[in-house]
Amino acid sequence: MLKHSLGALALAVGTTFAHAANPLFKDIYTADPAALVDNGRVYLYVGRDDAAKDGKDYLMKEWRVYSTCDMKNWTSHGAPLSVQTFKWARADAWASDITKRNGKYYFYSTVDHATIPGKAIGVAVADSPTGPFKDALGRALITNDMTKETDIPWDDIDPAVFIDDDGQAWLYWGNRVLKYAKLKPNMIELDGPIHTQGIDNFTEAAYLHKHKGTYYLSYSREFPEETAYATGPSATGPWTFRGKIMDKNAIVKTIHHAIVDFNGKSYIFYHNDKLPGGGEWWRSAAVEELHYNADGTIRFVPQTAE
Ligand code: FUB
Repeated sequence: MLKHSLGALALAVGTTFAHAANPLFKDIYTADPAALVDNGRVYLYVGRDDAAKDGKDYLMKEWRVYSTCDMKNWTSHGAPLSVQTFKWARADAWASDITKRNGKYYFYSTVDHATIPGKAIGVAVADSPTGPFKDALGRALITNDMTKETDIPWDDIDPAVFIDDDGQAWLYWGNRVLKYAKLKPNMIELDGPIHTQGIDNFTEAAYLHKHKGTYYLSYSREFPEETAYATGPSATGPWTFRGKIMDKNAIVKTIHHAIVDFNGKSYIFYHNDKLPGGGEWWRSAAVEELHYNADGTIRFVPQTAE
């Protein structure tokens, strides 16, 4: 049983370890993968699931970073980001996304705000994909106004950043309702209003990518969650539902994913409960190859494990 005996085994920064099989990281529980392809490497940012053995909720204090040049040998870069990166945050290193612009790396993430109710989204910036990262704004980029009767404290979670071919950057996020807004060229401020869009059975973990001129909005659907997607002619849709990419997990109800192209192949990162002792608060990041059909639809992706 792996659960809670992992602290002493945590890999030292710079350690490279090889394994092709899932779960990707076997020394700690990891969740909500965010992926960045940069200079011939894939960087993976994961929240560390660190709940105690009898835990009844997430305990996530930091984001771990790993990288690989071949999808087999992974290097650990430690935890260059934590809740403390955002001085205005109280807890909860939840799901994130990262992009590069003008030589800088922008990391958007969910945390629990110390003084404003509910979850908020912050942005950190670094000159390297492995940090050091610093809070870019000194305040949250997005907070939960909790003004509508239907607002819940976790409406504003799971940021995903996408830079379109025309240079316009977009931020997507939300739980139950998809929210999106333009980002200014400085990447740390919204440019214009926040839009909302109802997507059938949308739960959370929106993700935007483009393939052969088509925009793909993938997301966690229903609860327990499966990964589904829609396609559209622009970064704002209109979205046509296309189907399921990945099935629900056996135990853990979330599945948060990211999709990238690397060395001529496409990959989907996600999390499940397959690391020994795994469960709702002890998830493990995994990866599968993702294939497109000739008509641009995405083939269903079965999960694999050792
Ligand atoms: O890890 C905490 C939350 O669980 C994430 O923000 C969601 O996407 C779900 O994976």
